[in-house]
Amino acid sequence: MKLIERYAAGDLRALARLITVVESGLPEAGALLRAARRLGRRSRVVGITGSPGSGKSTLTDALIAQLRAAGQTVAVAAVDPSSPFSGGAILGDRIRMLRHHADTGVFVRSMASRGALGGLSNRTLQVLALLENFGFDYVFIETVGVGQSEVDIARVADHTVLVLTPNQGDAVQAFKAGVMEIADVFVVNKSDLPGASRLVRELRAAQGLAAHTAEDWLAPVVQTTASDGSGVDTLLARLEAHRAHLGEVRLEARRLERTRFEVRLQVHERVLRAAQAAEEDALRRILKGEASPEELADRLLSLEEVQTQPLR
Ligand SMILES: Nc1nc2c(ncn2[C@@H]2O[C@H](COP(=O)(O)OP(=O)(O)O)[C@@H](O)[C@H]2O)c(=O)[nH]1
Ligand SMILES: [Mg+2]
Repeated sequence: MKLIERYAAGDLRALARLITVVESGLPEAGALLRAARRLGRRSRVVGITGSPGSGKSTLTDALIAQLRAAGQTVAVAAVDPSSPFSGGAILGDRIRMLRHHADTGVFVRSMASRGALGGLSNRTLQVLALLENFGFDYVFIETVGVGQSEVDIARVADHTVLVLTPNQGDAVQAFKAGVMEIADVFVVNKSDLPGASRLVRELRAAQGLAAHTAEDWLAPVVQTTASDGSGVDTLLARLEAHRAHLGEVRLEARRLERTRFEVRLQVHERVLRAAQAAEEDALRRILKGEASPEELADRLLSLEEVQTQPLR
């Protein structure tokens, strides 16, 4: 059987192979991605973001356990754009999630790719497409909450979970950075530690200050202790409630925004590649006044065969 057929039939090894092909940017990646996307399968896409050490991986692990018990299949893409060489952290994630290793209803993949704009990368979104079209019920994307990746995750996920912990000054920082708006659900994790209920009160107070109408979704605050799984059932119930709030119309609007974002990333990456392809010879001619930057830009952004023509 061909690779794409094995993938479509639910072969996890074929999925892993396809992801490697896409991540390595092999020539056959484009055609394989198109074939995968044509399957038109969709998952519930949940973004989990928050500071390093807030317990995102532990929480994801607990969510997997609950969802598996309910018969749902789950994929996890653990992205760490802040540290492209953080082999240690990634290994830690792998080991932690290893208890699901023998389970064919769970697939975990760590990625260490930073996007051209500092947030999610093109490749990550392509891997997400592969996970969705494979047919998982749920796909979790874990990203470290730093700057752009947090904003990006909210564009990509159906539901965005912001994980905070007591006594880290997280909440105050989140208010400052304007990150609060991206959360569909707030999780106060490590609720076994002192200061958790105070953080819950602070979050609710801050929400009370923001203008909202009855139509708006007021992000619920859920207390969890990910390390023993408590509160995780409530988190799943809140995600369910958010799904109900979205309905088909708002969900479709979110998906459309995600598609717009995907296209934008593609365009951006290609433009950057084209700009980098500017040859020194052409630059020297511009410097001498024999050609113009505008002319070169036109040339670089036009079709491949045109680009092989010399710059006038
Ligand atoms: N006390 C306590 N520790 C936790 C809890 N959840 C996670 N941890 C610990 O916090 C550390 C960081 O967790 P991890 O899931 O790797 O965080 P991540 O960097 O956000 O993915 C680990 O040592 C976890 O065991 C919790 O609810 N309570
Ligand atoms: Mg982690």
